[in-house]
Order: sequence, then C-alpha cells, then structure tokens
Amino acid sequence: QGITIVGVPMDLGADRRGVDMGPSAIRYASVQEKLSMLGFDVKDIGNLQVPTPETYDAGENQLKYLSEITSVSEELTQILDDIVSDGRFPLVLGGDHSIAIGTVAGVAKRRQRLGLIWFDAHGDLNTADTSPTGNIHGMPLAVSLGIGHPDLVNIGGFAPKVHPENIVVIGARSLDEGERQLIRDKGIRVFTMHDIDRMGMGRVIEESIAIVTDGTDGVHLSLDLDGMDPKDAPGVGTPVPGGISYRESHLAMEMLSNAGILTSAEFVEVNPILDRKNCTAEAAVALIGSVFGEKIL
Ligand code: DIR
Ligand code: MN
Ligand code: MN
Ligand code: MN
Repeated sequence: QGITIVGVPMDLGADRRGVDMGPSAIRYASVQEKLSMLGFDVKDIGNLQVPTPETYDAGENQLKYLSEITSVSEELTQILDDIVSDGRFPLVLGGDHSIAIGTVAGVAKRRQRLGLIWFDAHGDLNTADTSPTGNIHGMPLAVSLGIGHPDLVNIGGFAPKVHPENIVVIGARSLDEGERQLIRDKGIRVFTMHDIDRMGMGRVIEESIAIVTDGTDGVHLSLDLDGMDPKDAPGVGTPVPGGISYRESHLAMEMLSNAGILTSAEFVEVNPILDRKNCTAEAAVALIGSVFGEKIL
C-alpha cells in the first residue's frame, strides 16, 4: 500500500514556540527510510504553509489565532481528502495538536462513520468557555465532536466528524473541569493512566479496538507525543509526569498494526527545541515503524 506523508508546521495552537519544527525533526529521524524499508511505497508531499505567529495578531484571547488555524485546517482537510481518494494512507506530521481538526475532517469526509483513537496526556476537549489557556491545541477532540466555535466545527462543510461512541482516549492524566464534564455528558471512553496501570495496555487496546471498529468504516490514530512519559519523550510543550512507557506505547502500536484497522495516522507535538538529541522524534519514528508492521522478531 502507498503512504503519503504531509507535514504541518503549525505552532499557532500552543504557547511554546518550536513545535513548528516537529515535521523536520521527524523527517531527520528517517521516517521515510523506515517506511521504505518496511516495503511501502512512500511519497512525501512536503509541508503546508503555516503563518508565523510573530506576523499575526493572536486575536481573541479564548481562541488564539482562530482565523489562521481555520484557514490551515480547511487546506489540510482538502489535502487529506485527496490522499484518501487516491487510495493512499495519509501520515500527518505535526505541528501542535490543533492540526487534528483538519486531519480528522479530511479523513472523515468520505466515510459513513469514523473510529478515532486519541493517544494523549490531555483530553483536548476544551471549548472557548472551558479552556484555561485559549490555546486551540486543547480543543480538537471537542471540535471533531461538533462542539466549539462554528468556524472550527464546520471545517470541510460538515459536522460532527465523529460520534462519541466510536472514540477512545488513551493515556489521560491531565483533564480540565469542563473536559471531565463533557466526558461524562457524552459517555466518551477514556482510558486514564489509572486504567492502564490496572488493566495493562494489552487489555486497554483490545477494548479500544472493539469501540473504534463498532460500525465504523475507518479508524484514525491521533497520537500526541505527550501521551508518552516525559522520560521517554521530553520534547513536548506540555509534559505531564506518569505517562505511557516506551514499551507500553509500542505494544499499543503493534496490536493496532496486527488488527489491521488503521486507515490514517498523525504524530503531533514534537518540539525539537525542548528535546534531548531528537529522541522524541526518534520515538515517534519508532512508533510509526510499529504502526506499519515492524516486528521485533
Ligand atoms: C490544556 C492543555 N488542557 C489546555 N492541553 C494540551 O490548554 O486546554 N493538550 N496540552 O495537548
Ligand atoms: Mn505559538
Ligand atoms: Mn493533544
Ligand atoms: Mn497533550
């Protein structure tokens, strides 16, 4: 199968500069070589053009850079839709997690029902009303559910992109009060670090696969590197201790690969300025290897 890589050097959705260099850092860690070695036909179409924060006014405090993020998201939606139409697997490199608004819109466009795996320390379920920061990278999962500012919710011309019963969040350990409320109201299955400790990652992924494949015709993986423990992935803007270990994260990817359910993926929030010798980008590429079938034996 063919894989098309697209980079989104977005850093308008988060407070820390440097995450715009994430796509370069992941490419430098040899993502294309890894996938070619695994036997895939890989095409890298380069980066989207993203406005530089210094050039623009952040605008409304509770939705910083709303108009810039909206226009990049619309463009990304179109590009993703084209990749899916070509029958290729889209692999998106971020950039902060606000890019998921466009990625999810693009991969949901031609599907009846999309399953969604959200690997993250955070819920990304805030709205302008509940966000403690006004940063849009804390909002993409809510937006994909059709909750939030209409400009974001209606990207791609349809809403919602996903239904609560086909979503799992894996690795949560930092949730804001409004996010907890939304999780309860919508009945979203959140596997917190507590659940991962108690159940083991193996069972978490078995249950996750059942949820995201129930009545769906595609599954997207949105992987925020801050879901991993900061000891293994220090190059992220909002690290939270007590995360998913290096091996647990690989077990998750290996099981998803064996199940053969994924139809698109994105790896976000890699910030090489905050990193230790590019090890977070290297962890991302190792995880990408596992997603695409790399085996130990
Ligand atoms: C926080 C942080 N909940 C916010 N979110 C992050 O700003 O909404 N998401 N870092 O990945
Ligand atoms: Mn910024
Ligand atoms: Mn996130
Ligand atoms: Mn996060």
